[in-house]
Amino acid sequence: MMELDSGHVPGQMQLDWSNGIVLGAGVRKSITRLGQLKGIFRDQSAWELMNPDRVVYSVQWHEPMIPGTEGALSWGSTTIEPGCVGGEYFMTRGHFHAKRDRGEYYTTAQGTGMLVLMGEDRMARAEAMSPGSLHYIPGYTAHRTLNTGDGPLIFWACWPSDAGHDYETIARHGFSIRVMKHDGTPEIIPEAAMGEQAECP
Ligand code: S6P
Ligand code: ZN
Repeated sequence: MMELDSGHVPGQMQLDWSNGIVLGAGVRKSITRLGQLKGIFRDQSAWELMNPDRVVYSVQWHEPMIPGTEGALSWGSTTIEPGCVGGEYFMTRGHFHAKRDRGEYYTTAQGTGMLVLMGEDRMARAEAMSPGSLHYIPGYTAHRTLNTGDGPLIFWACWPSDAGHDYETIARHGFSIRVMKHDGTPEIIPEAAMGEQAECP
């Protein structure tokens, strides 16, 4: 069978929708562990005390065209494990698309969470995620997801294959809001208003 430079082998793909599993040839996978998320959580000392090998989230995706191909689309799922660091829910690194005008769709398959969206002007908002929720992420908008439930949060995404990922801007400046676990429920707090946070219960 012909193999494209992207590593994709043409053929029928199949999804296990509710579990976020992509089945078929050439599926890509990545795992992000706590130790790789230095500087992401606000409470660095709480982060340092936790097991760096603990899995925070994993992604699997189907990229039928060579990455960077204009007009092509990619499809994948993200699974965020339940957990928290210093009162802050387990979450993704978060990024702007390198090509800033590229948008994206998310839809939730399992669990509950929040999608944090932030424009280049640092104006931010959050959308609640639950099974069936659909989220349009416009261009020029950084996005990060958090698991606010007790089980995994699983969502599907579709994005332009030439979008690219700018993690550097978020690593330097972060998001302007955080979602904290307060009395067992999510609370959105502007970064500027953050005080001392309690440990996770
Ligand atoms: C890609 C899309 C998702 C994320 C994934 C992990 O554009 O937004 O597949 O890559 O949710 O998040 P992050 O911020 O580590 O890439
Ligand atoms: Zn994205």
